[in-house]
Amino acid sequence: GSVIYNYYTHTVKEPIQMENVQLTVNEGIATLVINRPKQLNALNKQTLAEISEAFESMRNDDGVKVVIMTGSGEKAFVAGADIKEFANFSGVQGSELAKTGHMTVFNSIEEFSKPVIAAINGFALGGGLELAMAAHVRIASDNARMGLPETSLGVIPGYGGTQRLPQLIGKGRALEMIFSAKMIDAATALNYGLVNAVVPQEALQATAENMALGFMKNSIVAMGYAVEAVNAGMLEGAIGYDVEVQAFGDCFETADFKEGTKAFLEKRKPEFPGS
Ligand code: DAK
Repeated sequence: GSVIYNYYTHTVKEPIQMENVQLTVNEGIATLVINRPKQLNALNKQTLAEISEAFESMRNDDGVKVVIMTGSGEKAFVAGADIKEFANFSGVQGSELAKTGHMTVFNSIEEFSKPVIAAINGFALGGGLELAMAAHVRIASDNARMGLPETSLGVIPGYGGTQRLPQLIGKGRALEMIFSAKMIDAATALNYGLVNAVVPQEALQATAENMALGFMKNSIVAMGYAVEAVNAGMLEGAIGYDVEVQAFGDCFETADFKEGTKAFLEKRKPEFPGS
């Protein structure tokens, strides 16, 4: 993939060529597409770096008013972190990557001063759901399925999922999703308040754009301050992110984690040793 800029309303000094994300800016609406369809848009390090770079390029670009994040194809938003890649991380690497990821991608999206809408067009699992939860608002297509399957791999959510899921849907529902590792469908996600709306897949992009246009009638500056204020209200629990990072790293040293990721890659059910 490559970056396509539409020069309708502005120019971007240096378009960045990227492998796994595609950024189109049209009439103030930036659409960022995670584009690794063969791996169901799974997040490897390269993709995360590119997402971070894309947001940095939009930060001070007055031509960008609202950002829509979505996945390429009709099957997945993002099916999680790239299991092939993270199966081999050590505990220290796990914590370090979690910390870097928090700062450069997930927190920076949550703190982005312009509205960020996630258009969830299919599976949003693990790191994929965490990415959608870092956005300010979520809309889903009716075929979307969401979950945090990490415990089925012997690990915990490591990109803010232990914090943002309970913030959005409450502690009991969040822990049920984390313990069961099961996916919920779009209707349940709507019922939980995890997404703001559910629409047929063919209407997803238009619905997100309409929402963006609605936001753009209002003050972008004021919305930036609103984001800051809403996020500040969550800070009391901010230490939870540090605990997540540490615990996430610890998981990588367990036999359960080694078995969990190995089983996925070998396409079989894990037999957790429980240590
Ligand atoms: N990573 C790598 N490859 C993936 C993938 C993933 N997460 N998800 C799918 N793929 C690949 C499949 O391996 C398959 O590749 P080939 O076998 O064709 O080479 C291809 O995408 C198509 O997938 P399937 O054949 O499995 O498609 P199905 O329709 O049968 O199933 C599915 C769709 C979404 C139910 C299934 O693909 C699935 O269960 N995917 C894995 C979901 C999952 O467990 N995701 C990971 C959750 S854990 C970290 C911080 C956070 C995290 C990690 C690290 N650090 C700070 C280091 C977060 C962890 C997670 O996200």
